[in-house]
Amino acid sequence: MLYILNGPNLNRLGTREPEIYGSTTLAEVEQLCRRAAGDIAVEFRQTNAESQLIDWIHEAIDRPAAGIVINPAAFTFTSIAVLDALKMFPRPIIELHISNIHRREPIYHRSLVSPVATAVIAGLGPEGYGIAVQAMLMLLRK
Ligand code: CA2
Repeated sequence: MLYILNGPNLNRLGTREPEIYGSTTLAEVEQLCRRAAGDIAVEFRQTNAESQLIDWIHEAIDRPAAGIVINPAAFTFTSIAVLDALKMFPRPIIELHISNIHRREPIYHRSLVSPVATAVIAGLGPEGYGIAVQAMLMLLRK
């Protein structure tokens, strides 16, 4: 089972800033992930609350999930709590961003999460989620 976790504001994907984030909605991203995962079960979730995101990481640890794909959105740059939770997950973690965070304003340049990520994907638009799922399946085959 794969956990695909999304942080704050991503529920509004497809409704603004299409030049940065595309016009695909989060519901469409979920379908894209399920298609990419094939027979593998997917828990696809979004929250605007830091504590909820942490609880879901704990859930992924306890079940256990085979891997986590996470777009922590703004928590990427602020949350040592999300970092600490991810540190406890002993299997592959892919940090994903729709936009290329390094092309953007300096506040988006320093991810707190990257040091515990197995891999980082950024800048491929909403299709990056499908690529992240494929990459996760590749990591899990190893
Ligand atoms: O590019 C990404 O996926 C981000 O993680 C998105 C975050 C931003 O803080 C990161 O720097 C990069 C922001 C999500 C904003 O959510 C949206 C809401 C409506 C339309 C588009 C995006």
